[in-house]
Amino acid sequence: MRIPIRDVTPETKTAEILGWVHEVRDLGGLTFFLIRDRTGILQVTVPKKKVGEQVLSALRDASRESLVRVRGNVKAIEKAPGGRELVPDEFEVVCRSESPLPLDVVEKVPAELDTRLDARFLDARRPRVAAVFQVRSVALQTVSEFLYAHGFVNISTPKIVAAATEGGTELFPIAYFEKEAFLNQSPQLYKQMMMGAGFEKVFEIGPIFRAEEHNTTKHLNEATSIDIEVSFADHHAVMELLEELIVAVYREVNERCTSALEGLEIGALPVPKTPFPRLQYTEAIRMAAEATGEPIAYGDDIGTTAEKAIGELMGEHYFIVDWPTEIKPYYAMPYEDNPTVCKAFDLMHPRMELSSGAQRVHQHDLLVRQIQAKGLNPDNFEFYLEPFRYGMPPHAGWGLGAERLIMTMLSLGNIREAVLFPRDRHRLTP
Ligand code: AMO
Repeated sequence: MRIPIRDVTPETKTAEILGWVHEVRDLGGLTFFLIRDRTGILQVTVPKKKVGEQVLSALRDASRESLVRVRGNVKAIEKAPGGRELVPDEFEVVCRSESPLPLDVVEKVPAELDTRLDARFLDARRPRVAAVFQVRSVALQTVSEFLYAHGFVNISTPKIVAAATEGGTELFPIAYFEKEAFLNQSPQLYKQMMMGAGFEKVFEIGPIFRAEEHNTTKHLNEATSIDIEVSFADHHAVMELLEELIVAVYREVNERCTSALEGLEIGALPVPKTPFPRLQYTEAIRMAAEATGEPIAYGDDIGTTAEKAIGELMGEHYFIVDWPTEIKPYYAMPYEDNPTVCKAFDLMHPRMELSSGAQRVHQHDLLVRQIQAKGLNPDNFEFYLEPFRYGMPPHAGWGLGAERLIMTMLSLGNIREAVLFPRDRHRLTP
């Protein structure tokens, strides 16, 4: 019976393993193999004179990255990884690997990201790469568990939709029988509608689609969004929940991903301290202008250069709050006493934006006026506006980019490293 390589110890007398040929060294009378599975690496030592013809012929076939089955005796040996080696009675090539390999799994030749993504299945055999997805899995599990523990209901909303949520650009049109449809940019409208249904606290972890034209290191055309919406809550309440969630994810990854973090040469993640500073939009643009020498007009968005400059000054997670109503979407609630400013916020990591959110407009007529003010046609939003006529509770929420969370947490240089099969301007396969 096959056991994971991690469980092969000097105390194990015999063992059978299935793994990939990581390295081969042929020293004439002796051949050394390093065999790898997802739990570790094991040295297999073959004294050629002492093994049968069946093993010898398998050796000749066992090219790098072939999948092999080895059964034999375990011996303690100091110089081998994990202080043990396996001497085979049986050695079988289960599935041979062609050569040359499209990518060097052993990493002696560092590959370009594009080459790695083209051969992602091989790239992900590398422990460093697998470690990222181990962390991602634990991070997303923690998000779900945290939200369940806080009484949230997990919902799934449609990804084929009739209307834009975040404004008309950046949409992917699709052919939907005789109608025009789009891939959804955000579950925004649907999560709000479920507040109208009385669900009170909902979350969704799902794909969002943005037809961003530009190739950058922090944008994808298909990303994963962690979305929440909460009734009877204002923007302060959901900001507090967001910072608590970030801390929970960092803690849990530290707790449960020690070997993955070691593999990534990170050690332990520095857990952010709460509360995160709240920086007014006006203060943020002032800081950016001072640092870069380029003034930002009130009502302009905070671009990448400004974002970086502010991030360097802040040096930790922070919120930008109290945005001008004119640059935030129609669903953000303006302050009652100063409607030019709204109850929207962005959560920032020193490197980039991680999340946007707001208290929402829950009054039907105000919402219609805000949609019109953005130059959009309320008729296209009829299905969304309907629940606002029948007892919509006040509510607030946010959307958090999963890839950006992983990327900043693990200091990855490119967002594509946080997705198995990224979709960008040029990449539609694999
Ligand atoms: P926003 O458009 O700011 O807000 O998106 C929320 C978060 O999603 C992530 N994100 C992306 N990540 C990678 N590539 C992209 N192209 C991309 N676009 C967005 C970012 C961003 O902060 N409906 C609102 C959320 C809300 O108010 O609840 C929204 O979608 O991390």
